[in-house]
This record gives sequence, structure tokens and C-alpha cells, in this order.
Amino acid sequence: MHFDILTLFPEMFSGPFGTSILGKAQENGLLSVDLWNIRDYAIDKHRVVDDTPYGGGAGMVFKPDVLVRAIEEVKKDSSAPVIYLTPQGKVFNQQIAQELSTLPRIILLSGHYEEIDERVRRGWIDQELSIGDYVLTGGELPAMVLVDAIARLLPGVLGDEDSAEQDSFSNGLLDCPHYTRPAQFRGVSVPDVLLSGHHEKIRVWRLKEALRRTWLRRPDLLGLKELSAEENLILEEIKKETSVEGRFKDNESN
Ligand code: 4FV
Repeated sequence: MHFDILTLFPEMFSGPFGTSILGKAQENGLLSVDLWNIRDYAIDKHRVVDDTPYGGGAGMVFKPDVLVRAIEEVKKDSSAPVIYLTPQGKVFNQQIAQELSTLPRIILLSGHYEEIDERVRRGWIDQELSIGDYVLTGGELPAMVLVDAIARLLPGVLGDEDSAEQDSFSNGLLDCPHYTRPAQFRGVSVPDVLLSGHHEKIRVWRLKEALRRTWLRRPDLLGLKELSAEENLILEEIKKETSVEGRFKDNESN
């Protein structure tokens, strides 16, 4: 999969994209990233990329000619979608990451300043995505978040195919609790079932704990998911087990 990123600060990306899983994935040819400096498409002497908004007011607006020159140079005759990172976009989630991970190429436009000219939004932007309801200083971190969340879903990137499957949200639920050695740590033991080697019991325990955690912390997610007969049975079991105090206590712990 190929990512093109239009940004005013290409140097911001070298750290996250040059190390760890994303760096290795590029070395292995599982994904590639091209960074395009929007300022290179400002043709005036001072390479100006922004201007004051018509109608007055605070903030600056990306000049439409500069952005369009950059987008058209990168996109050429490709069908790759141009995705603009902005608080006004649809909130990015695991399902969107999954959908985008099936594409051969996407073009990300990292916003800056107040906004982009509305004519660019209407004529050259295919999709607007937000990483959350807060305002950042630039769209570079959002672009890194998208690449990270999408890239890890690409075959071979995580190495162990299963681990992306068991993530929070991958099956519409939060992830279950996890433990590793030692079996006893500061007087607290690992649940016996996880030491039993009984795969079916371990599967059911993990599903139950994922349902419990989702019900206690993010009941809204349960409303979005069609629960299987097994999941419904387990959820009823959890509700019977969980007193009002229990529900309150778990919220305290997170
Ligand atoms: C943002 C977000 C975000 C707004 C002004 C950059 C900033 C400047 N992008 N999800 N939240 N962008 O805050 O995607 O354009």
C-alpha cells in the first residue's frame, strides 16, 4: 500500500515512519510513503502558502492555487482518494482503518492554519476525516495516526496475523485483560484459566472479559454490534454478576 502525504512539515514524519513497525514494514516493501512539501508548489518569490480570510477574522487560509497545484501534481490521473485531515471530518475509527487498508493508495492532506479554501474542499477533496473532537496545531499528527492504524492492518506488517484480529475494536469490543510472566506479581496471580492450557476455556474467558470491559467502559459500542447468541448469553451472565458497586468500581480503575 502506498501513502502520499501533503504537508508543510515533511521533517516531522521521519521519526515515526523511520523506526519500529512502520520502518520495518517499509524496508520489507509492505508499504511505502512519499512526503510532498506543499510549500514547493508556492511559485511566488516568497513561497507564500496562506492568506487572510475574505470577510476578515482571525486565522489564515491555505491559498487555493498552491494546494490545487500540489494535489494535482501528486494525484495526476490516479483514482487514489484525497483525504483531508480536519476536525470537521468524520471521526476516524477502526472500521474506517479497515476499509482504507484495502486500497492500493491514499493521498493525505495535512491541514494547517485555520482551514483550506472551500473551493478546494469541494473540488479536490474526496473524504474528510478527524482523529477526534479537539483542535491540534497541524494535521501532521493526524496523518501519522491514520498511517499507523491502517498500516498495522496490512498483511505481514504485524508479523503475527492474529494480533490485529484480537485488538480492541477489531471485533467491535474492547480487548480483554492480558498477563505475562511472572505468574505471581506483587501478590497478584494470573487467572488460573490462562495457565490451564485449555484453549476453549481460555477463549470463553477472554470473550467474557472483553464483553465485561466493553459493557462497563464503552456500552455505546455494544449498541453498534450485533451480538452472537453466545455473546448475548455471556453478557446476561455478566450483568447478573455485576452489582451496581461493581460497575462503579471498574470505572474508578480506568
Ligand atoms: C485535526 C483533528 C486537527 C485544525 C487546524 C490542524 C488542526 C489545523 N485534524 N483531526 N482533530 N487539525 O485538529 O484531524 O488545520
